[in-house]
Amino acid sequence: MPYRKANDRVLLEHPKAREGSTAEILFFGATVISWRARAKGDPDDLKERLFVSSKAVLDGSKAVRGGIPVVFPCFGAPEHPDHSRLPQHGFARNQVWAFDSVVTDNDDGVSVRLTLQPNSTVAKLYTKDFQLDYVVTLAEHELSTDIHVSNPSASEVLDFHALLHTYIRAPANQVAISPLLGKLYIDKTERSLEARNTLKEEKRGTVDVRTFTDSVYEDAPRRVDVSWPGGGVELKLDGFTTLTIWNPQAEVGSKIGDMEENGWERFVCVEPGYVRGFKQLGPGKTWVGQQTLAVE
Ligand code: TA6
Repeated sequence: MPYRKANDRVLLEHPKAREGSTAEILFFGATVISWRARAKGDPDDLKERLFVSSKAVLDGSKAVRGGIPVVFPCFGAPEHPDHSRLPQHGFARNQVWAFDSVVTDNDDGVSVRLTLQPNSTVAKLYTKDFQLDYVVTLAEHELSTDIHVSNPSASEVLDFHALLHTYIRAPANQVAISPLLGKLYIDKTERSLEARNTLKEEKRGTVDVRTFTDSVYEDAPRRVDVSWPGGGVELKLDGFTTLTIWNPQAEVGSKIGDMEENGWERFVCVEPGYVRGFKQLGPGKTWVGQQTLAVE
């Protein structure tokens, strides 16, 4: 059976004869906390491809520091009137999602659906009707995470941000991210509010995170290459309009309570989203953001 449900998580295993790729999804936040896979043609052992801080809290008391947290309905500090009582990055990563179903289970891999709907805890913070469906698909060399946002209302428009806060395990000071040349972005490391809200044009052929980096690119590419000497991960995206690149380096990382010592040296966050302006989803409509990670 290529999937096993435990009380707080579901484990996926690719049905290859020898040790196949695996993924682990906490019901808390629908947070993917592990993806182990090998590159095509790589006879070596499976490697963990995501970063989760050794100080991450996994008991549901706070968002997981690592893996792939789901950000909805706001990215960063709330700005929209509907979001005024929400924490940074919204509530989706802090709620227990329900295991809904097995979507596919065949020789190509296994796919499961988790769902989140309004509940009594969320209702204290957020009054709009919504339905989130998260479909996670494990193939031999790829992991897909597709977020479906539906608006059940018959009359109201649903305004939201959505983002997958993907922590890619990588030697941070050696990564090169492309293609972002020519893309417009805001630099959230700027000291003044005015500078933080001023669009810049990316002049670099490849983007690095050797210094504290917190950039939100517009016009997200449909394919992003995150590479380093001897390895890399490709992201294939659909539906997302922005791409955020974050690494706190020691300057900020050393102040993050659940960040392991020097953890910033071992990941780069590459985050497909819809976070510049709010998606305005009409009554009865659904929006889908798709991310497929492939080991290079
Ligand atoms: O990844 C972009 C970002 O918004 C950064 O500004 C930083 O705050 C990061 O998310 C982590 O946020 P968190 O609430 O998980 O500590």
